[in-house]
Amino acid sequence: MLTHALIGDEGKTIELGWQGGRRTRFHAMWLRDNALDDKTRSAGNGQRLVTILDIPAETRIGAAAIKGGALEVSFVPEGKTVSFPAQWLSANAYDRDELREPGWTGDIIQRWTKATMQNSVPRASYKAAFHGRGVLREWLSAVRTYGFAVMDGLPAESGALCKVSDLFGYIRETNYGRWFEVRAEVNPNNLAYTNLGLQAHTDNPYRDPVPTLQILACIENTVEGGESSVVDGFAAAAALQAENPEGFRLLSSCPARFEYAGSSGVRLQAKRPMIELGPDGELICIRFNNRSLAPVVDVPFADMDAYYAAYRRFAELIEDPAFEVTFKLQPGQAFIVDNTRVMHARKAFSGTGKRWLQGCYADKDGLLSTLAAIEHSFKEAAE
Ligand code: NM2
Ligand code: OGA
Ligand code: ZN
Repeated sequence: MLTHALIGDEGKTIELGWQGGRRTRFHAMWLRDNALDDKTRSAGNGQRLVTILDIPAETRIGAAAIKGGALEVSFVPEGKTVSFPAQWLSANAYDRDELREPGWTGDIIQRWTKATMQNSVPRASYKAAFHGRGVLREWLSAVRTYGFAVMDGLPAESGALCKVSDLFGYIRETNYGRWFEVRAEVNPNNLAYTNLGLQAHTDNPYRDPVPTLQILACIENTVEGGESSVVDGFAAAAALQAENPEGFRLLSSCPARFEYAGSSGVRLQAKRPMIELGPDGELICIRFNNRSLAPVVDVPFADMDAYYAAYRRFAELIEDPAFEVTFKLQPGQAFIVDNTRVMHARKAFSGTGKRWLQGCYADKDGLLSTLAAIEHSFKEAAE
C-alpha cells in the first residue's frame, strides 16, 4: 500500500512511502525505461519495443500521483503518462542499503551438510512427477534450493535418463554424445569409464560454458562398492571462506585452467576460477576436478604457495565425511546435480558383478524456466 510519492532532484527521482514506514526511491530514467504501457512493451509477448535511445536523456518526472493502488507518473519532455501497480513497484524496488559479502547467495539457496541432508534427500518417483505438476514442482524446486535430487521408478533400460530431462528441458549434447555409458571399459578415454574411485568433482570444468546440470541413471549395479556421493560445493566454499578468507579470495579471484584431451580430435580448455563470483560478489559456480585441472599459470608467483594451500584445504573440506551424502544407486534410480554447485563422487568398485550407469548433461536455465512457469500457473490458478 503506497502512502506518498515525493518528487526529488528536480524530477530525476521519486521517493515512495509504504504503509509500515518503508521508503523506496526510483529514478525517472529507470521508471521510463520500465514503463508497462503497450507502446513501450508488446502486450502480446512482453518484450520491449523501444531502445534506450528512444528515451530522451533529459527525462524527468513532471507529475506523480497515487491512484487506486498504483503510481501514475507523467514524464517530460515526452508528455507521457504511465501507471505502475504498487505491487510491481514493491517487487522491483532496488533501493536497498544492505551490504553483501563476497560469496553471498540468494535466499532460495540453502546450503547443506551430511547432518542436515543424509536423512532427507529430495526424491520423487518418475510416475508421480510425470503425472503430477505439484510433484514435479517440488522436485525441481529441490534442485534449485539444494542443487540435487534423486528420482526413482524409472525403467532400468538404456535411454531412460532422457525421460528425466524431458520433464523440464533439453539435453546438452557434447563430444561424449547425447548421453554416455558409464561403465568400466578397456582403453577408456576418460577415467570415469573405469572401476576407479572418483574424488568428488564437478563435470567438464574444461568446457565454457560448463554444462549446468548432470543426470546419472542406473541400469545395473551388482558390484561391491560403486556407491555415489554428493557434496554441497557452496557449503564447502563457505566453510573455506570462514576459516581462511584469503584462501577463498585467491581461489575466487585467480583463474585456474582446465583441460581434457583424452580422445583424438578433442582439446577442450577453459580458464576459470575454482570458485567463481559474479560481478556483485554472488557465488555462482564451483569448478573442481582433480583429473582435469591443467597447469595453473594465472596466480602471481608470490601467491602460489597460499593458492595451493587453499586448494588443498578446499579439497580436505570436500572430502570431509561431514559434508558428504552417500547412497548406492539401484537399477531404475537416477540423480540430478546442479553441476555449478554440487559435486558428485563414486567409490571404487570390484571386478565381480556389473555396474552400468548412463549420464547426460542438461542446463539449469531450462529447468528454472519450467519451474517458474509451473509456479506462475499455480499462482494464477489460486487467484
Ligand atoms: N564423462 C562421464 O568431466 C569429466 O571429465 C568427468 C565425464 C566422461 C562424460 C567425466
Ligand atoms: C561421471 C561420474 C560417477 C559414477 O560419469 O561423471 O562422475 O558413479 N560418474 O560412475
Ligand atoms: Zn562426474
